[in-house]
Amino acid sequence: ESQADDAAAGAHLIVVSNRLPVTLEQKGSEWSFKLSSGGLVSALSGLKREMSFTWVGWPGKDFGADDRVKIDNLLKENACSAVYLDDETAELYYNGFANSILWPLFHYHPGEMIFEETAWDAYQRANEAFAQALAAVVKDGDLVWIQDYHLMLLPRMLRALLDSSGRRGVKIGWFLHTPFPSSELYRILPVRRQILEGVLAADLLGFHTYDYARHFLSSCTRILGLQTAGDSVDAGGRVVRVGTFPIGIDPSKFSEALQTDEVRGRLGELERRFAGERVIVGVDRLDYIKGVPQKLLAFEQFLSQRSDDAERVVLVQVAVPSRGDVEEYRQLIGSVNELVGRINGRFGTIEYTPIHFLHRSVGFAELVALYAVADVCLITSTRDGMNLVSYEYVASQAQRHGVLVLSEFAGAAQSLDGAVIVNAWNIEEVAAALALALEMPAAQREASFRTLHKYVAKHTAAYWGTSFIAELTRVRQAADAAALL
Ligand code: GDG
Repeated sequence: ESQADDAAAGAHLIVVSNRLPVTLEQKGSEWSFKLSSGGLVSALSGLKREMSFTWVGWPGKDFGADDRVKIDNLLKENACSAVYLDDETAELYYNGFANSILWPLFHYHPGEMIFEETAWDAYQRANEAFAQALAAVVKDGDLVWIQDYHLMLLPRMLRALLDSSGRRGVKIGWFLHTPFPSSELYRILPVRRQILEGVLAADLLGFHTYDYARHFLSSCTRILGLQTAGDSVDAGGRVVRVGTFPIGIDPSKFSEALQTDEVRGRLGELERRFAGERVIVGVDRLDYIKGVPQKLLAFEQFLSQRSDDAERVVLVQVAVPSRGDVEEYRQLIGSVNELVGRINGRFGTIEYTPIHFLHRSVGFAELVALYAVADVCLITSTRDGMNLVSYEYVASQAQRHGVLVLSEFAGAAQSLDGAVIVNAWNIEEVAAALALALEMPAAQREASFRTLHKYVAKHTAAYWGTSFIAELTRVRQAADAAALL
């Protein structure tokens, strides 16, 4: 690995994601720039030390010609570059195609998928706009790393532009943050061939788990009739490498936050508030893949099996509003609100509210204090590429050694040895797991925590980023060596 790291030194990296991780604000006629603190941002901070890099993406809305000039300069100073999309294209590409077609299909919700030709047109237009913007900044020998399901046509479109302008030695990587579904499901997609051919123009394709990579490879065989050998696909004479790169977090962000006065103060308050009660925490974007209704039903089942004199248990569920402009998400809010009301009505008393439901996001300090105060973290995703909440809970539990109850349908279940793994659809099983978790002896909790913590501390976001880029660099070296023969 250190050899590949050395080889990466000096190379220039271009990271491409749907959204630029920046907030642009206007004060008078001046614009200000702020880098947001997303998972991808911390994953790449490690790489910044090793190689120079530029970030290319959509700035979040359209801007007039005058503003664009100012914004472009501001972005350039901060190693970013904008892809402008008109508002209608952006809406149809992002909400219409990426979030209403690929997202449900990749999470085994074909019933939610509505294929519309206008959305597909916009997806192609948006990917083409990214290709054009990239072609203007990519130089010979650069590494380009494209992120996620929003940009699956981009590798092919970019490759065509680079080839026609004679650019050499550019290597393209692509990483999928969601699951890749079984080929039996994937083949439903009307544009299944175009999407596969789109990503196959890259040199390295990355997935969170081995299963997702395997599903992808069998789609290539069954739908395109391509030959695969181990971890690569023969895409008409070009070899495309397929690998697994499980993402992680920056655990020190959590352990350091737990040393601050703000988080310690808040943790103390929460401990007093929940004195005499046990706490289960849930943190999810309110998305149908997160299985929030399943979680509520399992908690209801768990409560119904408790004796009247048993210790009180509360579920604190943070449900961050998400994609409110897509119909399925609005329906989900309605059914979740109804379940919360029903369960609180059934089991609540004047002194006791079983479910604390927060339909909003909470600040980072509050989030860490919540993780730290909870005896159990409950994750019931029905499908989830990885699920980083599970990692963050572990990173915040050095004191309490709480128990992680984790759905087998989250990618994280493949790596997090030491969690209690459940079938999120089996309400009885999840309810039983909650009872088990709350009663688990301290020695067993500590042993599980050690195993979990060791993994989370090693497989960080930075580790993910450097592993992917090291592999892309190896792919380039192999190609260079072959060219010399
Ligand atoms: C996609 C894939 C994959 C949540 N609520 C609050 C808050 N959060 C933060 C969490 C965590 C992040 O949001 C959620 O990450 P997840 O990984 O759990 O889920 P997705 O957003 O669906 O992400 C997923 C991921 O991409 C990476 O590849 O793991 O499977 O679906 O970091 O902490 N943060 C704050 N307040 C909140 O209320 N501050």
